[in-house]
Amino acid sequence: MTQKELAAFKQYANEARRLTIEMIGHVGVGHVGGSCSIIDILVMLYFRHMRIDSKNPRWPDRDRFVLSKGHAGPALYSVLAMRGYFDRKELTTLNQPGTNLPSHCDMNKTVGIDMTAGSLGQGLSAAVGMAIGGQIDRKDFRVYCVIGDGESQEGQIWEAAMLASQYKLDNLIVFTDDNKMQIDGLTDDVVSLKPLDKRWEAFGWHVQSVDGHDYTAIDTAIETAKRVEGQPSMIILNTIKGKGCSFAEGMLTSHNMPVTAENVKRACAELN
Ligand SMILES: Cc1ncc(C[n+]2csc(CCOP(=O)(O)OP(=O)(O)O)c2C)c(N)n1
Ligand SMILES: [Mg+2]
Repeated sequence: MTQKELAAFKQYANEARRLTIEMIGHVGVGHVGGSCSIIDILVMLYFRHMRIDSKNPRWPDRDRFVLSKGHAGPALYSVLAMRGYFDRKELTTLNQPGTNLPSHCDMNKTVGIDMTAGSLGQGLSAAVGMAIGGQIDRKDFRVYCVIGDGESQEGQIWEAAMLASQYKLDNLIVFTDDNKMQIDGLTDDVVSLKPLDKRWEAFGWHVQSVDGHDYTAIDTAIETAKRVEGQPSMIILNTIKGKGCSFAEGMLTSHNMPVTAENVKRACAELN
C-alpha cells in the first residue's frame, strides 16, 4: 500500500466517523462504541477490497457483506453513503419514523445492505448460506462478514463455523471485532472466549489476528485470506470500542450512549 493510499484511507475513516457521530447525534442516542470500532475494517472493505458497484447494488456477481453485529448499522450507512449507494442527506433520518435507515440493518429498507441483522448470532449463518450458494452456482464472488466478540458467545456462531469448514468455504472471510466489551461488561468477565484464535482453528478455520485500526496490517491479512484454499478465514481484529471519539473511546458506557450536540462538535473537531 502506498503512503498516498494510506493517507486516503485515514481520511475516509475520519469522515465516516464524523458522519456516524453526526447521524447518532441527530437522534440523540445510539451505538457509538461498536460502530466506531469497525469503521477501519469497513473502509478497507468498501474502498479497497470488495468487488461492488453502487450503481448496480443487486449485481449477482458482487461481493456480499453481512454486518452480523447489526446494531452497528450507522457505521455501515456512513460508508455506503460515501460510496454513493444513497444520498448523504438520508443519514439524518437514522432511526426516525418511515426511515430507510433503521438503527439495525434491514436489507428490505436500505440500498446496499445485503442482509438484515440485529438478532446476534444469525448473520454469520446467513453469510455461510450465501457462500454455499456461490459455491453451488460456481460464482467467484466472496462473502465478508463482521461479528462481535460478545456476539461470539452465541451458540449459533459455532454451528455456522462448523458448517463453513465442512463445506470448505474459502470464499468466506469473517472478521471478529474484538473490542473486548459487550453490552454491560468486559467480554472476559461475562463469558471469556479465550483463546479465541485457537477456538476458530479448532473449528477448522484459517485464523489471523491483527490490529483492527492498522490499515497495512488489515490489508495484508485480507490479501492472505483471499489466497487461502479449502478453508474459511477468520481475521480477529484487535479493536477499541468507540475508537476515534474521545467522549466514547475505550468506555463500557459507549455501547448505546446519549450523544449531545457538544459531543458531536468535539468529535468532529478531533476527527478533522
Ligand atoms: C440475540 C440477541 N441478544 C441480545 C441482543 C442485545 N444486544 C445488542 S448488542 C449486544 C452486545 C453485543 O456485544 P458485542 O458483540 O461485543 O458488540 P459490540 O461490542 O461490537 O457493540 C447485545 C447483548 C441482541 N441484539 N440479540
Ligand atoms: Mg464487543
